[in-house]
Amino acid sequence: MTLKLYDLCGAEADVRFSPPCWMAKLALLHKGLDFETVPLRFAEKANYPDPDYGMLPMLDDGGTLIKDSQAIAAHLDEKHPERPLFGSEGERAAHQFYRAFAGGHLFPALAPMTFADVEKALDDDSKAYFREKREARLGRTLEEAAADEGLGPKAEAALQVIAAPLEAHDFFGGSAPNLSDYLFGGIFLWRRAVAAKDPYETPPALARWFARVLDLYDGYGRKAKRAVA
Ligand SMILES: N[C@@H](CCC(=O)N[C@@H](CS)C(=O)NCC(=O)O)C(=O)O
Repeated sequence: MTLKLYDLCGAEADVRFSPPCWMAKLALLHKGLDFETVPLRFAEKANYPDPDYGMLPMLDDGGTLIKDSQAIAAHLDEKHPERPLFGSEGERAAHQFYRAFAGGHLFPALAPMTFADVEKALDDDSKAYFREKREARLGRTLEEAAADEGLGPKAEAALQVIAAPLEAHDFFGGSAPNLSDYLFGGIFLWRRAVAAKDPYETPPALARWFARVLDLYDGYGRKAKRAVA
């Protein structure tokens, strides 16, 4: 039975940017599973497999619907224990720290400078919805947030932290990627899909790691369509 990953897209159906959708796709690739992606826009909620939940990714596994990227990862590990998404309990514990850091520090540093770029990549119907929701969250317009010069240093401070383990290791998982690589990989693939340039310096170890992530699985990330050149 085909696995179907419902994946957020922009005006162009092959521009995929959502960080948790990226994490889910990289987890499916890690498992070596065949899957198809179903592109859906913000404004197409009525077509989501669960419109009331209203968020992506969702995974349809032979008629069972799994919502939430972490739940999808847990489901894949339970159903396909070969090629586990973590090599040890320690990696699993570290992932909880990385999740908290991504949600509490990294994403909040990058989101205000990225939302205006995301909006540009959307279809007209989705633009109004996205702008309203994100401006309410930011407490300012997308343009005001994007122009905030304090964001670069804030992003750099967060990037320095996650670059630390990569000084001595190829991946957050050590010598091979684990779910934490897909968590952070998803965040940088999100920016790569929509942002023409970064208003911050990327630590070299992090840049080398991201190049490795882009090359994984026959260059799945590197081949992904971007809304910008
Ligand atoms: N905790 C969820 C978060 C999913 C989520 O926030 N998805 C966003 C896209 S990145 C979404 O679908 N948003 C729909 C909306 O804002 O209406 C997960 O990890 O899957």
